[in-house]
Amino acid sequence: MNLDDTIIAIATPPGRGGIGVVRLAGPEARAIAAPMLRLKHELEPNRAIFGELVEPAGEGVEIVGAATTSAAERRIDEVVVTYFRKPHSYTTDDIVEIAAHGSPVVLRHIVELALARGARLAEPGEFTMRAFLNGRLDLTQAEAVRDLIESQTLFQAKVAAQQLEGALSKRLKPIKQKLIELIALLEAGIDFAEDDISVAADQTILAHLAEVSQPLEELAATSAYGKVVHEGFTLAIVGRPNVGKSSLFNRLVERERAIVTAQPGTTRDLVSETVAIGGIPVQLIDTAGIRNGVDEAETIGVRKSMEALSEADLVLVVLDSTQTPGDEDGELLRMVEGRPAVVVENKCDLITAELAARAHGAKVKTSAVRTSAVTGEGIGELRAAILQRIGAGGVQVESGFLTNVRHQKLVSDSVSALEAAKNAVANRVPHEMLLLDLYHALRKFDEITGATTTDDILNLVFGTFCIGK
Ligand SMILES: Nc1nc2c(ncn2[C@@H]2O[C@H](COP(=O)(O)OP(=O)(O)O)[C@@H](O)[C@H]2O)c(=O)[nH]1
Ligand SMILES: [Mg+2]
Repeated sequence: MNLDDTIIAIATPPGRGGIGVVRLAGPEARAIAAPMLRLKHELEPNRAIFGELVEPAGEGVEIVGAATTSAAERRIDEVVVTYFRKPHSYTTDDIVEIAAHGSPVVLRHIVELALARGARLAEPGEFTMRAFLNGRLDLTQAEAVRDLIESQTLFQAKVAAQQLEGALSKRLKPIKQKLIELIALLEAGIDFAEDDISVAADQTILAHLAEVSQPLEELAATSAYGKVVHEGFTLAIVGRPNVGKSSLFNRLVERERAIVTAQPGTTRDLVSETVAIGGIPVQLIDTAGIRNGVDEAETIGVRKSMEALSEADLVLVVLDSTQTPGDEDGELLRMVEGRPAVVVENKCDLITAELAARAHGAKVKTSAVRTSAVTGEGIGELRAAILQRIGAGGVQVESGFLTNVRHQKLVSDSVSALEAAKNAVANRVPHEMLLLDLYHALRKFDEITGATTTDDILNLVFGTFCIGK
């Protein structure tokens, strides 16, 4: 990858918009931009300068018969140009950003003019890759840029922003430091070995190892939640017919998405919608009521309900709080035993004093959430219970957690290497061998932040970026 040439790309999304931005980065950025711009002032670092985008003299559309083209005839657009001087820019190169009106024709023309003057079209993610290769960002921060751009909820954006700030790297740093200290200790031990001095006793090594592996295991444990934040989860709403599944679904979706009728067996196909709960994308699936189907369509619907139930990350079992739980309810509850599930007793608005007195009002499960899809009562509690069940309670965003599969894999590899090191100590394996495990763990650390990288890793990370970032 060449770092010395000047690259260009349209940084705003394809299509028309109020403004479109073209970004030039590299040593020739100013020189390449100059002939196409007529500005009110000289470019100054970090200042937006108003001006015109013009056809460079002697190029482009010439009026037939005219000896020379006037300045006014060469004007294409009005622009605002911002200059960031090396090294105080996104990539640490000289950067010129030209904000024109957002016409794809104009933006493409700027790119073509720049290409004709020696700029090169940027690869996807190349600006960010330069920022990484020039040491302005580490790899976790570069990945955070991508996550931020791809975020679907504000919460995901905030999580990515924390990582862009270096939250994960900061969390890893002291752990890595401890690992390096241990390696140094053992390396020193080897040097002294010929003099028959054992510098580190096994106990000291094990204690030191624990100081590395324990916080690392804690970090690894955040990955379940991190996955949920990053990818979201699926939630299947199941229960007997007519208990209010579709009504609850509509409540959670906040619009009338699924058909609700007083007729049991209304929902036959799966109805699915993605919503944000606590900033996490949740794919809600409304299902057909589980009973022996009255016709073929309903029977198929019930089979689909069972499939949705078995595949969902979380199951919402809906009961009718005005009715004594039947066998089907009991069977459903048994089916979700040991699985992440939330039990809801719906239609709580119908619990009359009389019903309560007849003890029907007692909850089937003490942990159940009471809701009314009609009045909206308990819906807030239901959302909270869903988040709680998925492990979203009490995780500190600021302290950094694992949302990225690449990081998860490396942390778990590192944990395994430390585990092997512990066994090596227990088996009184020579320290040279023990060190191999520790270096292995260290290498995984460095791969996370990008302190050591290979082209494969870079392709993997930056290949998923959009152009112009
Ligand atoms: N009073 C009351 N009626 C409800 C509630 N939830 C649903 N219903 C009614 O119960 C019937 C069945 O609702 P629906 O959502 O189609 O149930 P589903 O078959 O489980 O999807 C409809 O007439 C709804 O208006 C509730 O919380 N309170
Ligand atoms: Mg329904």
